[in-house]
Amino acid sequence: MSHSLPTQIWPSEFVQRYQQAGYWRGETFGAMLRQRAEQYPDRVAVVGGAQRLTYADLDKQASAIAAGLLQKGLKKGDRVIVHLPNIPEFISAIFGLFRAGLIPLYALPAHRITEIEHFAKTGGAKAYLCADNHGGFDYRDLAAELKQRYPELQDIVVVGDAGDYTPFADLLQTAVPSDFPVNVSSPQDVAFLQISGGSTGLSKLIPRTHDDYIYTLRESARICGLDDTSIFLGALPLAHNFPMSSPGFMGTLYAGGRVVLSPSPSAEDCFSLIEQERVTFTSLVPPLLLLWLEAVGRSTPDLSTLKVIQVGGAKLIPEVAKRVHPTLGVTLQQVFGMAEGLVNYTRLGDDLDTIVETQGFPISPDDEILLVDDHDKPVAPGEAGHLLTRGPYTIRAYYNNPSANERSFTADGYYRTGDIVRLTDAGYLVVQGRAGDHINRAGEKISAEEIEDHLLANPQVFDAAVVSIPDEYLGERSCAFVIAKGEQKPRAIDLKKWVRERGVAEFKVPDQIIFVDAFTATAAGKISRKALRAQLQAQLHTQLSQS
Ligand code: OOB
Repeated sequence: MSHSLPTQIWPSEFVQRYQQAGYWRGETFGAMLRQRAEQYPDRVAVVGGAQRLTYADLDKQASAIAAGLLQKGLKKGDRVIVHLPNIPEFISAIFGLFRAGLIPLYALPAHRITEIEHFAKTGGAKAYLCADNHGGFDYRDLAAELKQRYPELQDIVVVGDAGDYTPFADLLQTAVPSDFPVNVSSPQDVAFLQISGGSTGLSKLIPRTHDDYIYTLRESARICGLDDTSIFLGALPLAHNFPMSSPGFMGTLYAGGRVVLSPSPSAEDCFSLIEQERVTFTSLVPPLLLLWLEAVGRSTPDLSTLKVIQVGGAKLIPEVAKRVHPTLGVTLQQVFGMAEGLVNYTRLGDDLDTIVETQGFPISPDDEILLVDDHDKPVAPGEAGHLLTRGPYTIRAYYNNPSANERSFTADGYYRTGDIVRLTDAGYLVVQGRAGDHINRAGEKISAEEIEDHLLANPQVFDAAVVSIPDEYLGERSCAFVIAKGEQKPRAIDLKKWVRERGVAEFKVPDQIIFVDAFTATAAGKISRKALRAQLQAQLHTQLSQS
């Protein structure tokens, strides 16, 4: 597999157009941090646990990490898997990587060996950076297993007790030469690899450039009214595109504000941080919003500094959206985005109906939106269709994945989002559903195919189809229909254990398993898996509505 990074993602005419429009201004992450450190050296940029890092501290740490990693033999363009929870080291590490021209590949803390091995192989990673222990899981064991399965891995760096590996703390001690460059990347270089939610099979890698991503930071910060007094609470995992850049922690740093990191998204942890640190805004997925709304009734936290809660990642139902202002006294902002690019926001001054009923409109005047039918023909105005998009920060191809690119992009460069959307008269998007085969479980995307493959690997399973079920709290949960091999049916609990022990993120383990004798007389083998899933899903919904 070739592992060279793409050197040009957009066709030249689009590059010119986006530069001329002033979207792409030639900024880079390495330089951005230095500029903020010069502007606001003594302001606190990041708060997490007992640490309070100023912009000057963050900039100094980034240079030390960059110098340390280059001394270890890593080279500009090498990929480094970043597998860290919400701790300040997440932020200093990625800015260190940017400064060295190394490419972070972001993994979620919930990911396990199967996903990390896949990222390492498809991304051609040279190094793995993890926490020692977090949430009861020892990432050093995962590192050891990864090294076995993927011997090309050169370096393992651990935050905390590093055992046999390189302590992150050692990198911070690296002496930095006075002429050490602030930035070695060109603005149109790939800055990092983000991971896709993955509708078919395993997650794909998303190459984002400095120019395109920083454009989204600048505009998101403007749309969301950020300035250097803004204080963002990072409650969702930082590796996710939403809390990273919409405007998230990076948009906050772009604006010169402060990022406060929460060890968990629970109301308990977050409410006390909001109170102590005078947080002004945060981002949540719908199930967490529900928990927060319920928690407010049980305690009386001082949330008076909080002005905006953004909600995205999955559909927020209007009944819940309506409760936000009366219960929490904050403005709700809906965010409909994707790691591949396109992000839509309701605007802060929109009327209540718009905020409650729609998912906003795009960041850029040059975000092109097409709504089409199953044959790629535009639908009539006001009708729902498949959302296709291209624009100044939406990728034109996944990294190293020609077959996915064939499916996911049109010949003229539109990304097929897999979402079914309609446009209101005012040009706002309303997400109606999804055409793709993933389960959106509390904002975490699960590929049906990926889980079916894990189930099919079990010797007692003859066939399996995974579908989503509506869930009051999670939005959707997963259900696997399984046909057992032979007379003896495995127990559901054992099949769940099987999936878990394949080394995948816990959120991917099927919530429910239903054994069936056959899918349907006409179904098996004769119709596509997509149609089969649709049929099973319809069956399940009928049963649920009758019960
Ligand atoms: C965000 O990014 P991803 O890459 O994890 O997932 C993207 C998918 C979308 O295609 C859509 O199916 C769903 O998540 N989605 C929503 C939604 N926001 C995302 N569905 C309904 N309503 C919404 N508000 O999830 C993401 C990235 C950046 C900002 C916000 C979310």
